[in-house]
Amino acid sequence: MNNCKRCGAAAVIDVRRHRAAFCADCFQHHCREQVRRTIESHKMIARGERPLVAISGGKDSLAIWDILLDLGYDADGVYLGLGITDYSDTSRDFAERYAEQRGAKLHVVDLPTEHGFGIPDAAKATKRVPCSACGLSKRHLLNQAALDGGYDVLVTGHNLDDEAAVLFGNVLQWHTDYLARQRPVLPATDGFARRVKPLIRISERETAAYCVLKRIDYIVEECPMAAGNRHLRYKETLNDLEERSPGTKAVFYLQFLDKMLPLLESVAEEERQLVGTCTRCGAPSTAEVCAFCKLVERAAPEPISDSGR
Ligand code: Q46
Ligand code: ZN
Repeated sequence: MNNCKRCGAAAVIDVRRHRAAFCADCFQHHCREQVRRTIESHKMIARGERPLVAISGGKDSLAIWDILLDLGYDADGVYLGLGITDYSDTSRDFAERYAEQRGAKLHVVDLPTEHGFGIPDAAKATKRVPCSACGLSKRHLLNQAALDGGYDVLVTGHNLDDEAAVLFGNVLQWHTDYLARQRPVLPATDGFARRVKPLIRISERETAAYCVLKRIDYIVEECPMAAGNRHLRYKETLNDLEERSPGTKAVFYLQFLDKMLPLLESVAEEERQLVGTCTRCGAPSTAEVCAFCKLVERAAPEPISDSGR
């Protein structure tokens, strides 16, 4: 391996798409710089604002929380328990341990305790893949946590691989409505906190390396419900392409942001016009009852009589 691009010491990691290798310290500096520049160029978080970071206990969310704290943001975390048996308990332990070590504040929201069902129950009740109930529960409950806690912005740990895989899927099926929404910053609207993805310039391999070098313990196992998840297949395909031509993923996704998203502005505007309010919980929704309230109705053993939040 070459020497560190920044200081000339022995390198511990190479980042082929940047044609650069780094020593441990300079690699961490590189990750922080990538995040700092992403936040600035997309106006994700202003100085003095309070971010809430969605923490899963995995490498990406812990890495972004760590980087935000190192960059001086007053960032708290929120862990969402999904009721996925031992996996949820273990991932919660990792989240809590990090928060304790760092002296940071972690909120915990537990789907089974608060709504009476976990993701496996939801998958059974809806007869759909677990990730679809999971995705909509996360969107709803994490947003609610940000609003309830008075945070300015909700931060998620989506990395370059995640975004490129989602983009790949959306393009394969020409989901223009999803494409129009696939932005690194979703501005706050009535009922929605601003949502941002500051890790879009950092790959999965790099967040893992960041955690290892920074000695951040994270849950390594994949979620047991992920089997059959389409995005995993898309990631494999993109990894093959990346292996042959380093930089493919970054060009694919980052050029989409520059060249394609502006052209989809009218689709995004049309979508915004359609959003109303859920008659049960008050969350933004295009239907009379939002997808989360419908899920609660189907998956929870007893009707939830209050607002459903
Ligand atoms: S946690 Fe949920 Fe993921 Fe598990 S059920 Fe699918 S979406 S795979 S990031
Ligand atoms: Zn609702």
